[in-house]
This record gives sequence, C-alpha cells and structure tokens, in this order.
Amino acid sequence: MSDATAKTYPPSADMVARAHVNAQTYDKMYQASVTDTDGFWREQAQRIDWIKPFTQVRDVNFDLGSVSINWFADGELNVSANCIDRHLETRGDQTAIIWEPDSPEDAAKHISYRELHSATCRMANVLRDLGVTKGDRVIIYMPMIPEAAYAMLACARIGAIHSIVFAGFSPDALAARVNGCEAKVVITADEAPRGGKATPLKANADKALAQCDASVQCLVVRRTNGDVAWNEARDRDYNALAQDASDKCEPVAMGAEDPLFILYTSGSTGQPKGVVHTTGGYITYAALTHEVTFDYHYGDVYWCTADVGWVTGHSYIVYGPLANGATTLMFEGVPTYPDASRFWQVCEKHKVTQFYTAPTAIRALMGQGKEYVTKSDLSSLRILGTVGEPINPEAWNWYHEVVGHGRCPIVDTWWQTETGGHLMTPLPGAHDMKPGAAMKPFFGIKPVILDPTSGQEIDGNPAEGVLCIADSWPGQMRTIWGDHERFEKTYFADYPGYYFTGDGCKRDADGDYWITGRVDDVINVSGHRMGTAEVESALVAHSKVAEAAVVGYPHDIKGQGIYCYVTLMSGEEPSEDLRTELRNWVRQEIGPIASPDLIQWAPGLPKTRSGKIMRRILRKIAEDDFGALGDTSTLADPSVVDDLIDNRMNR
Ligand code: 6R9
Repeated sequence: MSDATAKTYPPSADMVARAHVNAQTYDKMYQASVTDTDGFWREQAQRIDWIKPFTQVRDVNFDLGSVSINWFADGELNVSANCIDRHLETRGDQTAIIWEPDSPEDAAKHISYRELHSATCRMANVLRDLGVTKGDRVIIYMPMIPEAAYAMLACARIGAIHSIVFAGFSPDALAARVNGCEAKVVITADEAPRGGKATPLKANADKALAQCDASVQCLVVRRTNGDVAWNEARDRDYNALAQDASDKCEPVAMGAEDPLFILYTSGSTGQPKGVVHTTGGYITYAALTHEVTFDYHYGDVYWCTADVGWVTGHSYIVYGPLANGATTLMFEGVPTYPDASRFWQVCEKHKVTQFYTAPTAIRALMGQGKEYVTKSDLSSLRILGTVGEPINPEAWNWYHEVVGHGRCPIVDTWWQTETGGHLMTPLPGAHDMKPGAAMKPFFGIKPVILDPTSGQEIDGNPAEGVLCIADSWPGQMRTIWGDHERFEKTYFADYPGYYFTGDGCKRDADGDYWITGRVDDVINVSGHRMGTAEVESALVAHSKVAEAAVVGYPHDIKGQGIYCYVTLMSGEEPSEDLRTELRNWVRQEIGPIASPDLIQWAPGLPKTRSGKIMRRILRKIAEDDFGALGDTSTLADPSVVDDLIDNRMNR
C-alpha cells in the first residue's frame, strides 16, 4: 500500500517533546540545508574537533569526466581523536562499548572510553611497529569483538586506510581484496564463534595469503585460543605485542579529504568495487545522522545488530556513536542462538534504548512466534530502526506491536555503502510514520525522481521512477579505489549531473518517499548486497558449467533469494549431487551468503540475436510471473523460454 492512503503512526507527545528534532525544526533545518548548503554544513561540522579549522566548505563537480567531491578540504582532524580522546575529560569512565559475546554463558564486557583509548593506542603502536604508516592499507578480517573496533580506530589514529572484509567471506574473496588495495597487513583472529559454531578465520587467512604478495603480514588476535598454523616469517601474535606496546599514541593530523576507509561492495557488473570514504565529511555526516535519526541522548544504550563488515557497522556501530560519545553495543552472535529470544534478552540485560536491525532478521524471528519476545522486559526500548532492504508491512507491524508495544517509532533508514550515512528516513519526533516508507530526505539531501527513459525529473506528486540525488552531501563516497573512471561511469553517466542510486522510488501524494528496490542487477539477499554477475562468474568458474544467469526472486525470509539458471558443458548430466556440488562451490568461491537457493538446469538461455541474455525474462520466470513476459520477439530462439517455464523450480 505504497501511497498516501497508508495508515500513519504519529510520534507520541513524549517523543516530540524530548526529540532533538520535531516537525517544525525539521522543516526549518531542511530548508536551511538546501538553500544555504554551505552555511548549514559549516555549522554542523563544528560538532567535530578540528586540528586545523577548514575555511572552505565544499568544492563539488558532478559533470561526467571531471567528477570531484571535496568537503572541508583544507581542514585537518583525526577521527580516532574525535571518537575517543575528546570524550576522556567528561566521560572517561563511561562505557563506550558493551560487548555481548556469542554465548550468553560468557560474560559481557564493558569498555570505558579510557580503556578504549589505551587499547586503541596499543593497537596503533603494534601496527606502527609492523611498518604501517599514513596512507597504507590494512585489511580487517575479524569476528565481532572489541579488537575489531580497536583496529578500525587504530588505523584512523595513524592515518592508515582500513578495509574490512566480512568474516563470512571466503579465502578467495579475501585474497581479491588484499590484492585489490595492496594491503600491507591483514588483521584477523584465530576463530570467529557465531551461533555456537566457530569459523576458522586464521586458516581462511592462510589460504588467502598464499595468493598474495609474500610481504603481507598477518596480525592474529586470540579469540578462542583454538589451534592455528603459524608462519614465523609472516604471522604476528597481537596479544603478546599489545601487552608490550605503549598505551600512548599521538593521533596523526589528517587532511579532511584523506581516505579513512575502503569498503568493497557489489555492483551490477564485474567484481566488487572499493568504495572510498574520506575523513572530515564522513565523520561529520555519520555523527549527525546517528544523533538525529536515533534521537540519541546522553545515557542511552544504543544497539545496532549489523556486522562491522558492512557499512552499517562502520557508520552506526563504531564511527557515528563513538563520535557522539555514546554507549554502543557490539554483538558477536546471531538472533537465533541459543534460541529466538536472544536479541530481546540482550535488550533486557543491557537496557537497550535504541535497537537497529534488518528486516530479514525481523521476518525470521516473526516466524518463530511472539512468545520469544514477550518473555523479555523491553520497557527500556524507545526507538526501533531498520536498514538494508524494504520492509514489508507485516514485518513492520509485528516489529511495532510485538517488539515496540506500539510506543516506539520505527526509523526505516534508506542509504547505501556509497552514501556513508542515512539519506532518507522518518525522524522519530518529527514525522508520522507509514509502514514501509523511507519518508523524508535527511538534511542537505535533494532526492529527485527521474523518468528512466528520458532522464527528466518528474515533478509533482505522486511520482515514480529512478532515484537520483541532485547535489552532494559530506558523507558521499569520493571514488572507487584505483578506478575513478568506473566511479564516474557507475554513478554519474546514466543521468548526467546527478548521483544515480540504482534504486527505484515512488513519491506519494503527500510527498513522502518509498524505495521500491534496485533497478539494476544488484540483488539484496537477507540485507546483503550482491551482484548477480559475481555469482555468475563463480558458477562458470566450475568445470562442468558452460553458462549461467543469476536473478533474484521473492523469498519469504531473505527478501530475495538467489535463482540460478545453469547450462552444463555438453556431456555433463544434471543431478541432485551436482546441484549440491555447485552450491558448495559458490559458497567456497564467495562465501555462504552467496549460496544459491534454487538452481534450474537450462538447456539454453534466452538471448537476443546479438547474444545478450534477456534477464528481464529470466527474472519474470523466477518470480513465477509468466503473464508479464513482455516482448520475446527479439529472441534468437524463443522456444528456450517455454522449456524454462515448464521446468521452473519450486512450483
Ligand atoms: C545501508 C545498506 C544498499 C541498498 C540500497 C537499497 C537497499 C537499504 C533500505 C533499502 C529499502 C531501506 N536498502 N536500506 N531498501 N529500504 N531502508 O544497506 O547499504 O549494503 O550498500 O545496500 O540496499 O536497494 O541501494 P548497502
């Protein structure tokens, strides 16, 4: 029901009274942010401590061929000092990070800002001793343990550029990223416990590093003390080194436009691209959005359930909250271990006030029944949030009623790895919520809906088309690591003068925004973003596969599932065993999150006469929507479509 007639949920009077931003202040600030953009951001950037103040707010060009994005460019600052040092005087003993381990039997840790400072300094000194200096790249391949946050902040402290690789990725995926950014060091752990099982991270890193330059060093954090192989020439024991390292380390003055991190993410073509975020604009944007969207107040206990391997973990577990001097909870486990009450027990145990998760987790827990929720005391919760994919109204209502007891606003935050922070979301004390709507642009964001064919802006309401952003904001990505041309081509070529998001969007009669999903070949599986091209190239790398086409299809829990059409090499026979083999193959090539849900044997794929696979048709078949196949007259051999329809999986 994505329109203005949707039921709306206004914020309570309490919420409005307490919120940093109410309806009036939102309107006023939003207007100011889009009319005097420089003035607005000059003021907002004062929330950050600058070593050398900036004089210039921004210098931005979206023109193809000369795209360049600069914010606060002549300023200098250090992100680690902003996240730690400046809080020491007023809140040195306040908890910065609550760490909740995988098993509820193990003790949680409370790490104060003072402890965070010494742990980060130690890690920074260890990295320095390994030869890491400003501008060097460091890969972080870690479980959700405090050392992952120390590693991020330690890199920021000495000016190294971190690139986190999600611990669920395979050795091959890790190797590609180590090589892609020519990292000097890989920080990992012996094992990553999750849901009662341990992933052998160090063993994975060993396999990856066998494919990398021999000079890459490996710094190993002890998490489980499990046995690991040891390469004396390459491996370093973090725990031993940190003990001997000094707990003082001066933060390096970084230029506002020096890179802070690289994060690889999937696109519609080719291999994952290294999204580059820089220092001053990113931290300003992460801090402001964290405070405003979650209405963070001193004393709140804020919990984002993401992993630091994704952008949500960067901006809303580590950088945004810590820049604001918040208490941020870091959870090592999964929502269903030991059972489906885990999230809610952690909320009760630590008296969580803001809870931020993905729709896929909500749908999975919803299916387990509400008894798992109601046995916990959730009265501390004030604000709920979602991120990563569209939320369906059933899941929204369950979240609102069963988890939030009807009294917590839900912020449905739409944004991307590329955007650094929230671009659209309802604000908890300002907007009436509509289940499933991203509602309103954040300060400084100018969303436009374009006609996909003409590229013209569609004015007025309602409107539907592709979503672009008309102007820059401080948290915007600056380039793709090592490939600025690909950056321009991906985001600025299709709709000249705009940043193209890759998402479709509707604006309803009230002027509120609804994200309708990707318009490119990116699929969203359990909130994890994946390029169909990556799964295809993994499949065709198998010796028995001649050709493969991969599309998304609607999946009750995951949002989208991975549907693979596979043409075998001649002489190969389809079988259940081969299906399992291919599934395992993709898991090994990319990681378990890319595991195919359905594999259909395709004697042929629908292609145009010029040999282009017509994915539109494959998508319709996977969606079981044959009535809408559209024009198939340009196909080289229309009969392949009938075969695919007759043999669709899971009917
Ligand atoms: C933060 C993050 C980005 C893509 C994005 C869109 C989808 C994210 C959403 C949402 C509907 C929301 N997406 N949040 N769709 N409503 N609230 O998820 O980054 O992994 O780069 O994914 O996710 O399609 O383009 P990332």
